[in-house]
Amino acid sequence: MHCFLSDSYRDHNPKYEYFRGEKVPCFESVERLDNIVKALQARGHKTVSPDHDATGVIHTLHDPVYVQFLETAWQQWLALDPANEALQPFPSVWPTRTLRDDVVPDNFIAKLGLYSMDNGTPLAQGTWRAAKSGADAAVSAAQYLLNGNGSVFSASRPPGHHAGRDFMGGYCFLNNAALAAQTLLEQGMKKVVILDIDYHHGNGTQSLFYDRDDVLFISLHGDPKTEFPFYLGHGDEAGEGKGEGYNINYPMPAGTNFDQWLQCLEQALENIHSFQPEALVISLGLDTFAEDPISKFTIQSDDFFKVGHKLASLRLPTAFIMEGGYATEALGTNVVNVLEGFEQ
Ligand code: SP5
Ligand code: ZN
Repeated sequence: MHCFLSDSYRDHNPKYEYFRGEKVPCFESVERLDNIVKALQARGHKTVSPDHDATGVIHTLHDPVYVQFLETAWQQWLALDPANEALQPFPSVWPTRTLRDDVVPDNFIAKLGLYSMDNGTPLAQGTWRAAKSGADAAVSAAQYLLNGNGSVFSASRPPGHHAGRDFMGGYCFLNNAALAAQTLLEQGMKKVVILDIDYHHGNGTQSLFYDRDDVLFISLHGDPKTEFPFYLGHGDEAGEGKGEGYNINYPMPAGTNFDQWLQCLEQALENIHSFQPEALVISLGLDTFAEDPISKFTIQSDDFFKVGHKLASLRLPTAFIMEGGYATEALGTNVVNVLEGFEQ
């Protein structure tokens, strides 16, 4: 499969995150994408650099004030104290119910809380560069489909589907899959689907398109009653206004196996067929894998061929956009299994 590889993914290299109050190495690591690239190359899939600039569509889908914050966040962090170079900023306060979110504070950590949904998204020196280059890869993938090609993979990190119009979270900063879908629409398509098969609900993507009928968003994920992102992704979230009926969630309990997961995928394929879209954007998370360290489904490496094959049965131009997956060693194999299953 044709693959766009983000040039700067190694620039996002935070050293630690917090897990149960303890500092732990980042689950979302540089090595994840290193292993995907190795597996792509070993199995004969060529990677090329992004050839489109995502700036325009980033400013359409994301709040320009948030984007400006992301671009300058590391400098603002260093301006507090040069010794911060060796540390990472985390939010510690949020504007929840009854507090105001319409006045941007001057305090950097308070701003970070305003623009974050969690304290689990480490920000480092090169985060903006990596996120922008990942968005360029996703937009390049969309353009590749617009040029008449049938399938494409955007290999990028950090991931995107938890990021909303004006917030980061869940290791995500810019919503790459949403940017790809918006690009397809801006260049003339009338209807596209985003199918999110990451273990975690794509709350950012859902929220970006919740009131729209030109993007059908469907997500298969761990039940948010017990799994991140907790506050969105329930089965009764169907869209609002014009968008009513164009949002479909399939939450599944911890322990869900491949057969049970496939039943939800079959339903999603029927939903997609009824919508009659012109293209398919897949938010491709591989954290549904049995050995994933932060997730609780039991899908095996060989099952991922079948996932790709099922998706191909829709016979739609398809852009795969990389999301999560934290079993670092197996991640390359699992990604390429999906892509090759699609091509079979
Ligand atoms: C893109 C993506 O997959 N983001 C996921 C963000 C998940 N962040 C929360 C991590 C919480 C880890 N809980 C682990 C429980 C393991 N026993
Ligand atoms: Zn995930």
